[in-house]
Order: sequence, then structure tokens, then C-alpha cells
Amino acid sequence: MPLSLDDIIIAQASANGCGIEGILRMSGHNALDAIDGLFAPPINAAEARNRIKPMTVNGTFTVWDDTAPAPCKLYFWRQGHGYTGQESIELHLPCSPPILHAIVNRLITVRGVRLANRGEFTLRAFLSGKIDLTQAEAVLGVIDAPNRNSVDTALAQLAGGLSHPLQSVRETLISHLSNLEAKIDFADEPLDFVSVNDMRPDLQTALERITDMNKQFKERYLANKQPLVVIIGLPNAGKSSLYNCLCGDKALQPAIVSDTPGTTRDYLKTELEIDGQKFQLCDTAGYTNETFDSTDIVDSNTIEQKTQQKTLQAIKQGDIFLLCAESNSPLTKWQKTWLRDHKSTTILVRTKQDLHEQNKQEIGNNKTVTVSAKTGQGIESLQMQIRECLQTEQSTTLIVPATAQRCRNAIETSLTAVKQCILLLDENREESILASELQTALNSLDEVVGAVYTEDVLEKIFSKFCIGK
Ligand SMILES: Nc1nc2c(ncn2[C@@H]2O[C@H](COP(=O)(O)OP(=O)(O)OP(=O)(O)O)[C@@H](O)[C@H]2O)c(=O)[nH]1
Ligand SMILES: [Mg+2]
Repeated sequence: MPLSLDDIIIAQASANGCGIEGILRMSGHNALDAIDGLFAPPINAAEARNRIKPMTVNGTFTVWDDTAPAPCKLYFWRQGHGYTGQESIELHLPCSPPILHAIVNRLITVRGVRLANRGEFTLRAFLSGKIDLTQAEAVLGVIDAPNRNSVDTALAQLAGGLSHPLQSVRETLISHLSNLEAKIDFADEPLDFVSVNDMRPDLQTALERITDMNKQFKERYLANKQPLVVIIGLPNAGKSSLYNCLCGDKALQPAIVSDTPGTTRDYLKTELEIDGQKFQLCDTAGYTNETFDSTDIVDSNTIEQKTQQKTLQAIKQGDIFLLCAESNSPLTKWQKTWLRDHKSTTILVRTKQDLHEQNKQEIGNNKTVTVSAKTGQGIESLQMQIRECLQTEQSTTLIVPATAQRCRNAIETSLTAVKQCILLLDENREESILASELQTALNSLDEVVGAVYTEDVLEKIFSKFCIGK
């Protein structure tokens, strides 16, 4: 993929085949000179390049010297004003494939113009600083959008929905990083620097913005993959019975149900669909206080430990959770904490309703459903709650899939680094350590907007475009 902005590129921007209008698009330094003598009336290039507004001229284009010229409308944008940020032209002609091909050939063979590569117009817009990488991906998002929601998302991103907050956070980080570096470099000088503590409110705002972006990235990720709904709860809470009930005849194999606590050891998964909304349902082994307290998956040998590891694994991948607790049981400490921390993604399922007349009072404002896997009571209402939960998680997605895929880890890294920097600030740690965290956060955000990039990354992004975009 050529990264040079020097040569003039051309491509057909309208669809192939016959139609009412065919569009040829050109971009590059002094692109207007390439059609000199072919477009009539002649354009005064110096005058055109002085105009602030784009110029439109109705005229003709000499396609073949021995034939009458074709009617042609010319649009001209001077340097810095068009889509690519370069001098650009569009020729709107009758949509006749022989005419369009002949003009392209003529300009290539005798005027030194080059055929554009896939996405090269958008690549130039990026290289000349007109748009950042997230906006370039949004262009592709608009072209590829399968439905109205996707178009809305892509247009919002193209309009700067992601670029503006990113830019503001980057400016904050750059300003504090340079302040810290100046303090380190001129530690012995009697200079007046901004106090390190003054960084705190700015970093807190930056953290909130990155957290919000990170949430959007996660939501897009969820929208792209089939969401995983995980059933969790204490041993014997009725999880496997609920799993079998929700799966009906869809499960390849039903989960084993027994009154011995700890029956389920491994986890089972089945693909289900509620009103067209697809997801995977996963049954897990009983989740205990000990599992909840262990911060990560540790090496373990006993069957119990291995079982708990499996549950932790499923939870890590889960998007929505059905926390099962028997209707008459008080909630344990971890269940209360879980419900508080996963409010929007957890449905509290009170099980075995047929056995208990009185249900326990619920806490907080978590979504709750009381069910009986034995009689089927409440199952339909639970299905509706699951569908609603999945839809809420997906409807707020503001990021096009390509950006989410490329940048998810980078946003996460910057989030961790800014968090860490605030912690270190509270511990009064030295400037060099704070600076290192800020640098990490900034590097990751630079990757997202494309302030730093490799040719491989650009190749990957722009090769997905069509020629002419
Ligand atoms: N009456 C009644 N019994 C139920 C209901 N749901 C589950 N049970 C019984 O409760 C016991 C435990 O059910 P399971 O579904 O195996 O519970 P679990 O949470 O998967 O248990 P572990 O896999 O051991 O963690 C079994 O004897 C079930 O028959 C229900 O809605 N009504
Ligand atoms: Mg079970």
C-alpha cells in the first residue's frame, strides 16, 4: 500500500455498469493540471486554487480526439478542502463504461495519473490529517452497514463520536506528561511547575471518558459475537434444572440433575434463540464463597478446585448472568456483592417456587424473576427478561465492528494505565513512575486514532475498502 501523497490517483467512484451518471474521482498535487486541454471550457487553475468554496463547471470532456466530446460536469476542491485534504476533482459523465474506461486510460497513459488502490482516497484523507483511523473505519462501516442501526453507528463515529473524546483525553495526557517530563529534566532549576496534585481532577475526568469508551468497545464486541448467558449460583440451587427447562429439546445432552450438592462438574453450553435473539446458554458448577474470593484462576489439583476453575472460566467469558438462589434462601455475601457489581447484566432467579410459599424480600433494584423448573412457572417471564437484557446491552453500541476489533485491547491498556497513575499519585510516588504510566496510556490511545501506525495496520484496514473510496 503506497503511503505517498505525491502522485495523482484516479478511480471510478460510481457503481460499475450502465446508469444515469458515472463518476470519476481524482486526487493529488495539482490534479487540475492533469485534465488541462481535455475539459472545456478551460479552467483558470490559479483562480480555481484561490477559491475557498468548491467549484462546479458544466462543460465537456474530450474522450477520443476523433469523436465529439462527452458532456461532463466538473467539481473541484482546492488543497485542504476536499475529502482527501488534497486538490481533488470529480468528473460526472454519462455512465457509459467505454467512456469512463477511455478517460481513465487516457489520463494514465498520457498525463501520468495512477489508478487508485482500494481505499486510497480515504487513506489519503487519513494521511493528510483530515480524519483519524476510527473515522476511516467508520467510512467502511457506512459502506458495509447491513441495516439502519449499523448506518447510524457508523455515521456517528464518522462525525467524530469517538475521535472527539479520544482527542480531548490525549490532549490532557500529553499536557500532563510534558509537565512531568519537564519536572524530571529540570529538577534542579528554580522553575515554577504545575503541582503534581493538580493532575488529579484532569486524570479523573480522563479516566471517566476512557471508561465510557471502554464500555462502548465492550458492547460492540458483545454485539459482534453470540452473547453468552451463564447460570451461576450455590450448589443445589436448581441451576441445571433451569438450564434443562430453558433448553427444552435444543440441548444436545441435558444436564444431570440430582439432590446431591455439587452434581455439575463441567459446564454445558447450548445455542438458543428468543424472538430472533440468539445466544449461548451455559450451566456451571455451584459457585461458592471461596470461588468468589479467589481473584484469579489458580493451579489446582482436586476435583473441587478444578470444578471451581471451570466455573470461573465460564464467568470470565459471560455477558449476562442468571444468578440462581432458592426462593426461601437469604442471599449470601458474595451474591449480594455480585448483584451490586453486575446490576445491568444479572437477573436474580429465585428457584423452586413450587416448594416455597413465602419468597425472600429482594435487595436493591436488580431484575428478579421467581421460577419453578418443575411446573414451568415464571420461565416465560425469565425468557423475556433475558431478551431485554441482551437488547439493552447491544442497543447502545456506538462503535463500528472494525474499530472495536482493532482497538479493544488498546483502550483497555490505557484504562489500566490511567487508573494506575491515579493510584500512584495518591501514594505520592515519584514523577518518573507517573510519567511512565501516562506514556503507556498515551501510546495506546495513539494506536487507536492512528497517531502511530505501521504499514501493516494500514494495509489491513484499507484493503477492505473498494476502489474509488
Ligand atoms: N420441586 C422442585 N425441585 C427442584 C426445582 N429445581 C431443581 N429442583 C431440585 O433441586 C435439586 C438440585 O437441582 P439441580 O438442578 O441439580 O441443582 P444445581 O444447582 O444444578 O446443583 P449443582 O450442580 O449440584 O450445583 C434436584 O433434586 C432437583 O430436582 C424446582 O423448580 N422445583
Ligand atoms: Mg447442576
